[in-house]
Amino acid sequence: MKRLDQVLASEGVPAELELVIDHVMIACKDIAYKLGQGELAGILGATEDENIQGETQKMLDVISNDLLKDILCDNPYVKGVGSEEEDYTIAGNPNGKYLVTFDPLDGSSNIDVNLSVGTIFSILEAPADDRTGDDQGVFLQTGRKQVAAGYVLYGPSALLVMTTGKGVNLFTLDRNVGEFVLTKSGIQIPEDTAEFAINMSNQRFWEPEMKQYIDDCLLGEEGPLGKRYNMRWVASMVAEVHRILIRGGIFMYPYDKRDPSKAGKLRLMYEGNPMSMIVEQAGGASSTGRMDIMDVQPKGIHDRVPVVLGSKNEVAKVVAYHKS
Ligand code: P6P
Repeated sequence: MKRLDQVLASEGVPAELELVIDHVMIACKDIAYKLGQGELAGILGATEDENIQGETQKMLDVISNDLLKDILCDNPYVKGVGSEEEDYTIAGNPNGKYLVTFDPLDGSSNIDVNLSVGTIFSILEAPADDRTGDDQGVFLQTGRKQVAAGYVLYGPSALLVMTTGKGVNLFTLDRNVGEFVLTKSGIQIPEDTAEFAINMSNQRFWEPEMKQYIDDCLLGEEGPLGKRYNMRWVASMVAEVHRILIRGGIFMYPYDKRDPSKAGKLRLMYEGNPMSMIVEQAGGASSTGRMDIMDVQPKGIHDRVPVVLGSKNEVAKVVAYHKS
């Protein structure tokens, strides 16, 4: 079985970018180990702190964030990093070629109940100008500019799914040798689905168009969509996206009128964009409901974005509801 470095080399990934990805993997393998220890490591549970999102930080949120931040800011090719758990972007090497954004432990509310969580990462090229990596302005590029994106899903096995723009590959962590090895290449998302993922408890906060689409899904065969839908909600985006990559589906965290400025819960730079690159590279689609997520121009490192992604023909239906 091919190792990750062999696959990256075969995709023509520059050695400097491969080292950045390798350092993300070193941190993720340590995160996987610590998660696997569970209660034995004495690092479950919450801290007394809140992140800039207003979310209480789990101990493992902080530990995972520090592992990624420390190794990447020490990498000669990383100009700076942006993290869900950091208020501001952090400078690495002023001459670094790459910028890395990440959600160090997505879905961490699931840790205490032993459900799957994940690390999401996105890699951009640093602009040639003299801004430093702690100037968030260098990060404010659309998702189309990403040179690599991926996630590590910490489930029954630790899986890496990533793309460098040449399709989507799945790697499994061989714990005997501590390497991610290729176990599926060229993943393609089924174009159609009858399975949607959304947090139904937020229904009263959605726009009318989203309410109408979900209402029509629930009407089943007798409704305008003409088929019976199933529903899933894991409250871990990495797990939802992985299910969709493997068997199709549509995941939505839509515009939410509770705080219009936030436009929903999920963050563009380290959730929406990397997942959109993966989904589009796997033949799926990813939209705000009105435009492709990867065309959204970020204004800040913690911008939020409505998310509708997955099987392309189902995403097209949701977009059509928003045009009607
Ligand atoms: P809710 C996890 O906190 C996360 O950012 C995503 O991984 C997940 O899809 C979503 O939020 C869950 O949100 O409102 O259902 O807790």
